[in-house]
Amino acid sequence: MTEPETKIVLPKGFLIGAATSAHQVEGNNTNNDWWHAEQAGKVPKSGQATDHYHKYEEDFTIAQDIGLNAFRISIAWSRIEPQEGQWDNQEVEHYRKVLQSMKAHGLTRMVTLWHFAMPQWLADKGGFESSHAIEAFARYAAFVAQNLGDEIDLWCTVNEPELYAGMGYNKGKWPPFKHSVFGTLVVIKNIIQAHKKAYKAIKQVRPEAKIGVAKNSVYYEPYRRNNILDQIIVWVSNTFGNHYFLERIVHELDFIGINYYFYNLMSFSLPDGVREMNFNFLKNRPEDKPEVMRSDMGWRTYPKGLYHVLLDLKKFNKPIYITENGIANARDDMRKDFIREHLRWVARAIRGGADVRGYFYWSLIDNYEWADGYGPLFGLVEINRETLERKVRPSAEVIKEIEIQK
Ligand code: IFM
Repeated sequence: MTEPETKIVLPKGFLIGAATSAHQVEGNNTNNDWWHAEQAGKVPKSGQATDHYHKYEEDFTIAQDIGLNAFRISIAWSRIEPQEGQWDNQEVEHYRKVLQSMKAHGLTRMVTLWHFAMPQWLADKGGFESSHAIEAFARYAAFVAQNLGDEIDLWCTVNEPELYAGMGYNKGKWPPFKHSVFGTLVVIKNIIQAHKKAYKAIKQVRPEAKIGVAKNSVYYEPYRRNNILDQIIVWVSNTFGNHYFLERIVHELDFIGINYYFYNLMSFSLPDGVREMNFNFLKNRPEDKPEVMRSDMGWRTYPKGLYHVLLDLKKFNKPIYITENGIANARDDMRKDFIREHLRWVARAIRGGADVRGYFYWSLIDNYEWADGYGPLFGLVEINRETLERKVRPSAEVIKEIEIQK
């Protein structure tokens, strides 16, 4: 798998970090829609997660020790604003300590304001299906800017908006478990507005803030390279899957964050009766490229796809961060190559003119993988689920192989 060329060299100032999100690592986030769905038995229970809420110092020490110079967390909106318009100053102080600890450990701080789990009061009011959420999100963003903004280096407003909308409103696998194409589109439209308003609200308080999104991005390829219909499907997928959201917010965006996990071979198939157009995501093809790695979740990852995605984003003329990229790999036998190969293609994309400023591996530590519970293990650090003891995996050594120019 590893190519003969050895050293991966990235430009001065490049960030190498790991990413987490509040609900997945903190534990006992009881005041949001996920927790409620968990108690109702609709998804696995998160419980104390990794207890990062109390063990953050230990986690940032590990992050520093393994060679990371950046870290991405999310703030639990439901902790900061437990009821609409009521702010919890103790939680603000908690996050201040968390952010100061990150800095003390030499970690550049990227903060996501909202990563999937939504305050219960807002879920009760219809979440992002209602335009009320747009105002609520902007107000929350302004509050964070006023109260914690001096401790935040890079901001992500939202995480993987279309994935969130698809899983919760179309596939019905995540709260609020709906099946509505129309609802999905409304949610995406409202999140676009929420990002724009939040961007302006943060800038009013902190004009110097660097604000982006963490956008799910997929590399699409035609299954039959010379087939015009497959090429059209790739174009449609790119336009709506990768570009649409970014194009809508391009004037309210200081950088693009991309979460890269997937590579899809697309082929056109005839309409399935009169019911629907059937876009086939062809998997498990014998024609799989030799470089494709399969994670424990069956996801196919293709490092070179990241290169194509990065070059494609050049047209936006913005700095780019890879805000997530990771593999579920319990045996830890693919993770090193996974990271190496992705970073090798990042370095090539930079040489090809893409303004990539950082890479955040998902995740520092094994955590709550939403509807998949504690099954998939993404961490550079494994956790004993009984004792919550942390143990660095051998693959984490790869971080120190990477050279960042002085
Ligand atoms: O765990 C998730 C994260 O919350 C969002 N991006 C993908 C990760 C792995 O599935």
